[in-house]
Parts: sequence; structure tokens; C-alpha cells
Amino acid sequence: THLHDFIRGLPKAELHLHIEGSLEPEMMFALAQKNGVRLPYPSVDAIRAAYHFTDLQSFLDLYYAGAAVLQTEQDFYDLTSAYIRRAIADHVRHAEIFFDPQTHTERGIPIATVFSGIARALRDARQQGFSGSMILCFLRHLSEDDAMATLEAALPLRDDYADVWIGVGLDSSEAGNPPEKFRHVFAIAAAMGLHLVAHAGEEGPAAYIRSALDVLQVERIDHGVRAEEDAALMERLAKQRTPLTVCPLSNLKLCVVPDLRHHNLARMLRAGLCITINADDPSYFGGYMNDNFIAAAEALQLSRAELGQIARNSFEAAFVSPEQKRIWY
Ligand code: ES4
Ligand code: ZN
Repeated sequence: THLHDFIRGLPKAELHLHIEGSLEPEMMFALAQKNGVRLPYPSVDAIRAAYHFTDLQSFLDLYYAGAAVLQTEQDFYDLTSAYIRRAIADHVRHAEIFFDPQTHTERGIPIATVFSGIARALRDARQQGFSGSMILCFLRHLSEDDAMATLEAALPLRDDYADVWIGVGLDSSEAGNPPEKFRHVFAIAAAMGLHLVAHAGEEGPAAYIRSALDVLQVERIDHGVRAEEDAALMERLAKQRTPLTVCPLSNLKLCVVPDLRHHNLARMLRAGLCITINADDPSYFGGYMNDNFIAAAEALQLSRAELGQIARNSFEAAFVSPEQKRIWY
């Protein structure tokens, strides 16, 4: 079979997907009109044409502006449903979706609206054999007090969303905002029984990967591509099988790597790390799950055995029971 068909046929789990980053220009434009939100673009084509980034911050500025069109529970439902359709088409069976409540509560949207719309879409998708859960991400450019207030605001929703809300994460501007800034809020989330992940080593140094592991006690590292700068850390990640949720097209678009042929995910995989491939913000970075697999496979000449290993790693790294994993792979 052709490489593309082989990749499409692999069952996969997606573990690094910002739901606000799956907002396609068409939906952004339609929601802006419906909700009376002014966008600095006259057309769908103008939105797409603006997607050229020089670094993480240049992307985040557009990403937060775009997310402002999301207002109602139905908006969050439609956004999530559209992502799930693309995921199912890519043979993604399970997704652990990041969401950024602070982006919305800052604009006066109740956190319950955000939870409800995303969760309703995930629950409806079960009828199609799709499994999905939610990871609440704190914005690291804001204060720990702000993160703490967000966790407290989500606390009353815990029981109603126990079947879908499984963890917390840390995203947004990495440089200058080390993991340890959020040590208290992560300790409380851990005590609540939530899973823990954090973006680390995307633009920030390998030391941030270490403090995410040692101070925050995260179970997976999102990105983590700068781990290679620390040989002892690499050995530890391989030995512990700490998953790295790598996002090749994201790294390319945000100039974390100059060219996918220079991406280190193949080397890290061959060094025994639990490497997964994910889309991050597919609408902004030019592709969903299979586009990321195909781009990495072609640039790095990954073998079918390696592609199969990466897909299996995604289930190994998923926050689901061993029984469910045995059913999936
Ligand atoms: C993100 Cl690529 C990336 N990095 C950090 N924070 C983010 N939020 C959305 N996408
Ligand atoms: Zn991300």
C-alpha cells in the first residue's frame, strides 16, 4: 500500500491538540458574523493569508484574537464536533483535548459554557466509537494566582464532568515562564486526582523539562524537543518512557526547526523515547494528525515499523485504563 494509506489506516490517539487551534478560518469568519465580533480581516482568504509566524508569540497573538469569536455553548460544541470529524477521518480513536478557559473567562464567557460545549461534543461522539477527554490548560503568561482562580472556578464542575475532565496542562508563552511558577496550582490539581502535563522544551530550555518533571510532577511532556540538549535528561526520558507529544508541523511553522529534515523526533525515537506525533493547532499550522505523520515520515524517512511504533506509543501514553489499551492495540 501507499505510505499515505498505511498512515491513514493506523489507529492513533491524539494527545496534543488545542481545541481553539482547530478553529478553521471558515468557522472563525461565520462565528464573527453571527456573534457580532469584529475581526481584522475582510474575508476567509485574508484570515488564512495571515498565518505566517516567526516564533511562538507571533502565533499566540493571532490564536487569542481568533478565539474571541467563540461565545456560546453551541459555538464550543460546533468547534469540537468539527475537530472530531477530522480526527475520525484520520483514524484517531481517542483524543485528549487541551482547552484554555482563561482565554474565554477573560472575555466574560462563563467557564461552565466552555466545559459544557466541549464535553457535549465529546460525549455525542461516543456513538461513533470515538473516545475523548479534556485537559484544562493554564496560561503561563498569566500569574499563578490567576491559574489558581481558574482551577477554583472549575472545581464545582468536577462531578458533572468526571467522565471527561481528566487533567491539567500548561501552555502559552514559554520563555521566561518556567514550570515552577505554577508549583502550587499543580500540587492542588494532583491532590484532586487530575493527570498532569505541561508544555516544556518547545522554545524554552531543557531545564524547563526537568522542572516540569521534578517540580510539577507531570506525566507527559508536550513538545520536549529541546531535551536533546541534555544527555542525562535524554537517558532518563528513555528509561522512564516519559511520553513526549511532538508536533512536527507546529515546530516547522513556529520556526522551532528550520526544516522538517532537521527535526529530531526520529533520533529521539531511535534513542528509545516514547515519541508521539500530534497536530497541536491544526488550523494554524497546516494540518491534522495524518498530515503531521506524512510530513514527518517523508522528511525523516521513517519506516513503517517506526510509524507503527509511534502510533502504539500514543496509546501507551494515553490516560486510559490498561483494559482499554488492550482493546485498542
Ligand atoms: C500552543 Cl504551539 C503552542 N505552544 C504553547 N502554547 C500554545 N497554545 C496553543 N498552541
Ligand atoms: Zn501545544
